[in-house]
Amino acid sequence: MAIRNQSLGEFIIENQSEFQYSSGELSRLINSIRLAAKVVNHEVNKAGLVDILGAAGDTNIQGEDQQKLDVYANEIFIKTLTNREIVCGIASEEEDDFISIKGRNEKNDNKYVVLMDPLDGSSNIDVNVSVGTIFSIYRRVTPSGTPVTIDDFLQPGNLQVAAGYIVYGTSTMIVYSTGHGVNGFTLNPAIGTYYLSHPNMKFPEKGSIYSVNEGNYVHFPLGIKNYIKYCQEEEEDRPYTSRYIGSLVSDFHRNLIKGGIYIYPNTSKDPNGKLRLLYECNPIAYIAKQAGGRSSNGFINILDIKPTELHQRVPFICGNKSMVDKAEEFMQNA
Ligand code: P6P
Repeated sequence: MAIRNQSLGEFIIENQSEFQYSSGELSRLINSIRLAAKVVNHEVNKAGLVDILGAAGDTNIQGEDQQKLDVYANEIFIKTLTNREIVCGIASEEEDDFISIKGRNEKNDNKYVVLMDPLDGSSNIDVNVSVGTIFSIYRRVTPSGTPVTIDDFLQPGNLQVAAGYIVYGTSTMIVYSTGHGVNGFTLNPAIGTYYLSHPNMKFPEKGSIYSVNEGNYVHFPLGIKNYIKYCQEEEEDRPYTSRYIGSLVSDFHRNLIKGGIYIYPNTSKDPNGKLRLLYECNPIAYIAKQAGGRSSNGFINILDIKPTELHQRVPFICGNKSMVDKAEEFMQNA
């Protein structure tokens, strides 16, 4: 894939006109996420050195004082978004309640709210497996200038104005959409600039990877058990390949590029599934739809679900449209 040497900054300026209603605030919002991602990336990459640096008597004794990286990432994104006076509210997996943000004029007159999982899959850091940040952006629904309320956050996923993720992997990438397709930008750490490396990302027509934690098989609903068996049958286009990293952003990113389906179903242990609707499933579902794929809870489109709680969980099936359709068929006929 030819890499145009267009930087993320140039891309945002070039596509500014596509941001509906935006007078540049959405661009500034994406820019602030870009900056925060660079700071978090630097810390994530150092994670493996914490013990060594601590043993070498580094200035700050990181062993004891080292913040958990997901707490650190949460603070960096909140601080960056707050300082730029772009959003009027933030919800995060790391915060029990949403945060209301006033501008310097002591008013909540910014128009966007951000919901995020600042460092998804952070338990994988200890084993050097890639992790990610997931973000979801809405226009507020309550009057400008008033404090945000829970209603600004409990919006269905199909009302998102933008969403995306950062994957801190063998290279660091930002993949996002503002409703006009999906574009991926790879960070050149030597100069701290992201370059458009994956323009107009789309799921391949057919997918052959299924990603699910089969260790939970006995707890899965019958429909999912039947779908997994279907994936394993010896047919003209199967068996599929099973790939499961245990990091949603990495599993989704690979499936988006190579074609596949990610499944985290409800189980007898987790009757609503494990993944969070507002800041994991909805943003990933938004990207999937923009890339020609789709998402479901097994019965309805994830993006159509009206949220009732900030941290609610949903069963999540996401990937190639044909694969999600087939998984839904098994769920609905079980
Ligand atoms: P399990 C990480 O904790 C996460 O939220 C997702 O990133 C990942 O896909 C899933 O949970 C892994 O969960 O139960 O398979 O270890």
